[in-house]
Amino acid sequence: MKTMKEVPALREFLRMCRDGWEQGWHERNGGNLTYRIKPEELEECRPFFKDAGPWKEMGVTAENMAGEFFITTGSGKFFRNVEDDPEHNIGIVEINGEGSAWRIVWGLEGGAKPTSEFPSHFMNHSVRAAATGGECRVIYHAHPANLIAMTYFVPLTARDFSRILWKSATECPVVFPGGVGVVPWMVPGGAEIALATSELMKSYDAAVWAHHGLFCSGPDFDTTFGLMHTIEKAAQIYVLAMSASGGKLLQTISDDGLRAIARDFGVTIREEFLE
Ligand code: 2HA
Ligand code: ZN
Repeated sequence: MKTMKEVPALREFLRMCRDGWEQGWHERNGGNLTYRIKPEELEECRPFFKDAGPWKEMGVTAENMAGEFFITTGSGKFFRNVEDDPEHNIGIVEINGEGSAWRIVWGLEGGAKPTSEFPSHFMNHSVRAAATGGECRVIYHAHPANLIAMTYFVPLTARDFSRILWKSATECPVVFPGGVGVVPWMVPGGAEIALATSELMKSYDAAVWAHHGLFCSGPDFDTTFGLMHTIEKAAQIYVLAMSASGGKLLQTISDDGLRAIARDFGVTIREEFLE
């Protein structure tokens, strides 16, 4: 490989940024993406590393992320620009031995920093890795409009959101049988929202941020993008159906219908949310 752009993990990262931009989920600098690099991928990246920058404390700590390397979008950077100029818009950071600080080893040229939501991404990586036996590698935050719209008229509970989204399209309970968590409105970018989100991510692989957006996690780019896409599509169908019907839905999928889908597709639906 002659350039970093040829490294498959980086190529997939760039493609996901483009896909998210094309979906309309990343106005201006909206949204952010991080990927925890596999050991064999790290060896492909290392030849392109520069002298490491200084360590920067994050304000959160996760011992199980000590020594890991992440590809991350840059703070204030636009998804729209990532593919054309990866060196200035994304980068790779190394985590220190305490799991409390990062330093830049590639990219983020010109004084750029990892995403403002790096503390949330980092804590989500920590709890999702623990919850999945190390499988989880992608954390993705986007601003999909229909899901955000739902946070203005649906009660802000995991039960309400999960039930509505499951019933908005038949395949939803198969794609996210665990439902979605909901974080009340909070100031973004800091340790407080990072801890609140990661608390939910112990048992959900997706969490709604009220009046802001959605966090999704997964083992690879396809699964994580697909989760964001499926949840937003369900939200779109719900908003369309509510708008077209003046808020009076005539019929929907029954709770026993959800149980039957889960049974036939071999997934465990979060039974506590069913009636
Ligand atoms: O990067 O999406 O949540 C801008 C954001 C912050
Ligand atoms: Zn955001």
